[in-house]
Amino acid sequence: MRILLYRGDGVIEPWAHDFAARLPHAELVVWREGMSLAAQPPCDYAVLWAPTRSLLDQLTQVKAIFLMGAGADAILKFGDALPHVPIVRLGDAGMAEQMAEYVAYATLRYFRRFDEYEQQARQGIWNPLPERRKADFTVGVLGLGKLGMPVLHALRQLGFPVRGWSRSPRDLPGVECYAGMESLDDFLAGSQVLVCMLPLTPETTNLLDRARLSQLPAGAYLINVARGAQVADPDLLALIRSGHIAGATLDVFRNEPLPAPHPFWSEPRITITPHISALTLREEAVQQIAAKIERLERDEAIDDVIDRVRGY
Ligand code: OXD
Repeated sequence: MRILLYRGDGVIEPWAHDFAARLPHAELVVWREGMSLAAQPPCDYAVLWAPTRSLLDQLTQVKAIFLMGAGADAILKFGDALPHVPIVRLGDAGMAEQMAEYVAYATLRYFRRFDEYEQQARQGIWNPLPERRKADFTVGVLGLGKLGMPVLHALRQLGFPVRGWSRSPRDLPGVECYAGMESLDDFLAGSQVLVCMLPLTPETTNLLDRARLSQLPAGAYLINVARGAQVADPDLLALIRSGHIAGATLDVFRNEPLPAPHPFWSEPRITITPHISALTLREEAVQQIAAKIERLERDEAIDDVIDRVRGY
């Protein structure tokens, strides 16, 4: 069996090492930009992150493509140019726990006003602020997939009232559920903290623009751990500067790394992290992908195959 490996960031050697250990009988082909596969025997599988068109055009005989991450937008953007084989994303692989930690931390930071105390401390100000009630601090999670659900669970464990929004109706105990675009404004209107965990699709691109973000209650907070292109940057900035949105914690951006002149860097009410809310844990990811390859080789079904029409 031949498995092609490629990462757009070039950090492929540790992956090759771990796959060689986990699948010792597989022949691994590390692809680099400019390489032609024409004279080589075909690969059976490809394991990729942020592939290029020139690579995808050469994957004529793979049986499946595995992604080394959770989001499929970086590959689905190639649309009809993609080989007609299953594309499989990572399902959790240690990401859900990290995501839950990140969102719980950011929510608690706002709820307990640590962001304000950080500012005060920098100015040498000793000033206890009025306490808040959890009942007034509903957290709304946009997107109830494999990562969204553990985040909701963690927030509930902390005692926050939670609501969730998804494309199709869900019925979850203890969660106020909203479904479909027609209910989005109602969902937003009651979310003191909005957590974006949606996949990036044509429907979710620029979803959080001025009109939508203005539906949030005054003094709301935004936490984005999904994709930068879901938020209209100038609109968010304007609403933060006007005070309608009290703060944002952003892990994802339209262009990453976030360019140095971007105004988000100099806005003190925006907390920036470099796309680390859920790091791909290589060991878990290699185990998961290898196990799925073995299942496919035995003609068994696998989870986490992307629905190309839905876009995730
Ligand atoms: C992602 C990932 O999809 O890092 O953002 O897995």
